[in-house]
Amino acid sequence: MGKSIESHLHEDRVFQPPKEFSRKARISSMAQYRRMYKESIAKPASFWGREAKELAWQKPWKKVLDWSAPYAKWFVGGKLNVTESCLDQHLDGPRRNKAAIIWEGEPGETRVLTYQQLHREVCRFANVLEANEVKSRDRVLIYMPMIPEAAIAMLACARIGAVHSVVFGGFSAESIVDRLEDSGATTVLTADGGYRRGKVVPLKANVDAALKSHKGVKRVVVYQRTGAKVTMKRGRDLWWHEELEKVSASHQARAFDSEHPLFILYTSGSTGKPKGILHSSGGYLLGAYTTCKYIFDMRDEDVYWCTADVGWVTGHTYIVYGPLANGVTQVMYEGAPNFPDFGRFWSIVEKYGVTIFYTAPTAIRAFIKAGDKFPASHDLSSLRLLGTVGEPINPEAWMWYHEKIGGGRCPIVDTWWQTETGAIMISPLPGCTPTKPGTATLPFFGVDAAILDENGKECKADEGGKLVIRKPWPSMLRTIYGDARRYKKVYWSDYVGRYTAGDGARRDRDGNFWIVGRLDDVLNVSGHRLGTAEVESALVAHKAVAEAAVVGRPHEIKGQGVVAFVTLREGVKTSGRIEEELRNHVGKVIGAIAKPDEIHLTPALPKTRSGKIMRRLLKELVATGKITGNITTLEDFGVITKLQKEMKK
Ligand code: 7RM
Repeated sequence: MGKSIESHLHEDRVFQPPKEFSRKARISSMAQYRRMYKESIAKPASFWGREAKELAWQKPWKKVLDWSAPYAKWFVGGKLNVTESCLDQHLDGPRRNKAAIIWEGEPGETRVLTYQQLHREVCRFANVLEANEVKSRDRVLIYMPMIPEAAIAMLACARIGAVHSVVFGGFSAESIVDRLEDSGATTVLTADGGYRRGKVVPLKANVDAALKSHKGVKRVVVYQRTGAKVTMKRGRDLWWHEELEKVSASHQARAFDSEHPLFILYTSGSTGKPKGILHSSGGYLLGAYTTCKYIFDMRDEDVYWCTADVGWVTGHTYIVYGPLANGVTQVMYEGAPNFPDFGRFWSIVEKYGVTIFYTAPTAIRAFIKAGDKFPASHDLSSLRLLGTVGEPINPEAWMWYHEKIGGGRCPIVDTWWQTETGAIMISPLPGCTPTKPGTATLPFFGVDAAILDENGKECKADEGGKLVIRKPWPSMLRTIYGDARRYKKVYWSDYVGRYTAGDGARRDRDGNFWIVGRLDDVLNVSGHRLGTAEVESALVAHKAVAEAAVVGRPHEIKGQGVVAFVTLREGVKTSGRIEEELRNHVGKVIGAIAKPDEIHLTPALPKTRSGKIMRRLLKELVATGKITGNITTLEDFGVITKLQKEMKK
């Protein structure tokens, strides 16, 4: 191949941060950003050493970084207990009785935990774990609904040096088995159920099913959330509330090495068995802390809400570790965005006066599809900053978010990062970075991002290539658990000493990074390499379209033809000519080269449970007419049947 990824979509809309926002922001000018960025790259030890002093250390480090590619050690010799930065250090001042978590259950109940109360609950549960012989470095599998106890469980593990591995509550028994086998966890923390779209998700029953085929789990601690009837196995299963009664509320936080493992989080990757991404303590916490501080510009007076599930890395970094280390008040919500209807999120924003709101493009597109009446009927004036993560955001979805949710006054931080990177890597800083709809803009401090061609040369402006990181960063993954060879092969073998993210990207003339899609998904039409994001964004820019996914299909002449799957906005009448209209629209916006050969209208697209479009399945479908590939991460199995039917038309 050797050819770069072409770029055809141009975006001229530029949004400057509102003056009022900049005035109060930590980073309020591009000059200040550039100065700090330069220092962070040229002198990482002094930059990160200064930032790290804001965390709670029990023993100072001797050396900031020890880098022997591809292995990094950060804050060598330093010792800390991650939970002291998140909890204990807030107890000496005005944050003691400040709300740490304002929780809302899907059925509507509310609980508030102050920092002092959260600290107490974490200490108690740490004592429960120790009473059950969970030791430092032991792996603990957490399979919980979105309730404060999920965060308490994670923090209690961290407090005693155990390694948590959270499995998203929407995953099946089979996924639990895979993760138990790979991690060797012998303790499972779960609940009798959790609420999702008005139904009880049978978490404990799924654990029971998993433990039929996987032996070796000694303890299952079950939180009573729903009161649903569950079976408790004698000698193995314990009630959370009963265990709590047996322990004290004080717990001395032991110091662990900065490189002590903090958690394993499994990520599916495109094929094969899930990779156990291993993160360690000091560097990870620092990444979580500083990105919250600078990118979300978190303040004591903020009410922050990240809508992710703790089962994803976004929940780890931007619900648990980052916000708590910053001492902010956050909202946590248990259920679905559309329960009882698509107004739920906006009623929560209004009710608690949310000021910073962080969600995913997939949610934004679902809201666009549902119609403007939902946000329009709520007072969203408390919001001051919006964020997105997970996929490239189509410029038209960005504009909708900006206008309908942000009221035109809130900066949007489009944050690019990965499970592997631990924290945000490329993002605007809300008080200084000019934003354009669809770009994650510029690298965060210490992130030496670049785009390389097949020969390892840096691409020119607007030329697409592979996104790499050229220097170690504090919150980087340390390895794939139990598989160092795979770690080296997947992330460090494309170019010597460079981390490859697996994403295609380009930089525009202002230096902004545009993610054009996963490299596995790049199209090749008559020798032109096209990223999926631009063609999809062109489709979404049509007023009838809510969402689109584009894949290549083998084509005798062109190599690949372009096939688009399109979901229309609610209430759009489809004349027989909508497909033709959309083809022409893409031709006009991007050029004839990107015109889809086929367009399929579909009520929904196949997505992962974290909301990312699964183009791999669509590719298989257009090539073979069916889907036989691995679909364990698929969110809604019904979509496949509908798509297969549509393809037969
Ligand atoms: C945090 C998270 C990582 C992949 C990544 C990209 C895509 C994430 C953005 C994005 C464009 C963004 N972790 N991605 N954020 N693409 N713009 N702002 O999502 O491990 O689950 O996924 O997600 O492809 O490589 S993840």
